[in-house]
Amino acid sequence: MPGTAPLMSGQITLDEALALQLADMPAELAQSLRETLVTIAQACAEIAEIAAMGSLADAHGAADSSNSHGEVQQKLDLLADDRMSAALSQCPHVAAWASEEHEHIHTAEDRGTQPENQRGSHARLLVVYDPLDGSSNIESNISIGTIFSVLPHPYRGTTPGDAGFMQPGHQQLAAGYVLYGPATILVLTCRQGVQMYTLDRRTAAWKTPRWVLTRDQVTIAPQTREFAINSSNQRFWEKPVQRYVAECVAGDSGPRMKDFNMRWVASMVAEVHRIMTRGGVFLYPRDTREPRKPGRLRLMYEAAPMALLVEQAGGRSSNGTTDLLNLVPDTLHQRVPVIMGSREEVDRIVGYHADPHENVSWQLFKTRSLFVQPQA
Ligand code: FDP
Repeated sequence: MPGTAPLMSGQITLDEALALQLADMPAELAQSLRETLVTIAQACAEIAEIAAMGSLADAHGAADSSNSHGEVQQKLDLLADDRMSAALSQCPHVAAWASEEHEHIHTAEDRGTQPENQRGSHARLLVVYDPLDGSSNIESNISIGTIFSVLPHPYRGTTPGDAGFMQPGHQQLAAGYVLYGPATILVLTCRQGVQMYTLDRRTAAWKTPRWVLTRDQVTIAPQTREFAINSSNQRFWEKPVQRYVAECVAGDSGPRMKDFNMRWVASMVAEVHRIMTRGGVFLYPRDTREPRKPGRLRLMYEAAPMALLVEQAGGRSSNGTTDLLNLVPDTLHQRVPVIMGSREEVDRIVGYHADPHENVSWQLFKTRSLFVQPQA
């Protein structure tokens, strides 16, 4: 955490670390945020357990349903969504929540047995989440994750509608993701830097998960030689992205005068986690495949929470022209172009967007096999 003493990695749990980190917040807000984050982490430990069981938990394969975007849902998408929604419905601090898997928000008003001043609308917080990011990886047993964000309830005392969620990313009180990989890792920011916690499976019955702080003050190196993009979409990209990737691919014989490496896991959580651990830049840019959709990723469920984490770790995020944290959503499921990671690379790509008429040196595409055109 910038400006504060590092926490003692490996010795303290999530709950203990949050108590220290949130000590300067008004006490009631700190308690609400802490208990909500512990609730979310608990739900993610349950999701980790189900994901690890795979077919044994009947968690693999497609469900007989599709989400509001028309995408076929996987069984694990639904199981993860159920776990998170059930946990949030029991959390007295959450007034409403929105899931990438549902067209509409859920409100906590139906905790109707409680006194008026404890009903859902009096809760302080809103939660947004993507229960299972990287769904195409489930069947192949490759890393997947959950992404979440906690916002203040702006009209406390009234039932939140969609309008309550239309807040720019810089209003987030906390954001994080859980990576279900060989280890299950929670990466969290409460706007005081970024911390990583590992699920301790030696003690973890999932009903009482123990998240142990394993890295404090996570920082993203400002420079990198690694980029992540789905290059099968190359023909649909706009010029600034064409130029950036062409220059990386040209390597030490191109204008960057150094070789780059490329990765694509097809799970944003895994990509961002790699960037958190060794730097890099992740792009899911605007493309011309479906002109009505300005990008693939969702602003509220994916881009904004990841942007807060990346910026808290010293990196930068943008849609090419505007910092992602400054975008105010128009709708719950709005999509955006996403560019995030090592600060100097994002600065460069934003610079290219500011100069969209500059010609791409198409010659560069012939210098590396990724873009080689068949010779006549
Ligand atoms: P998914 O839809 O499989 O959940 O929308 C999110 C996302 O995965 C990202 O996690 C990932 O980076 C991207 O989509 C994968 O897109 P491609 O299919 O183009 O690889």
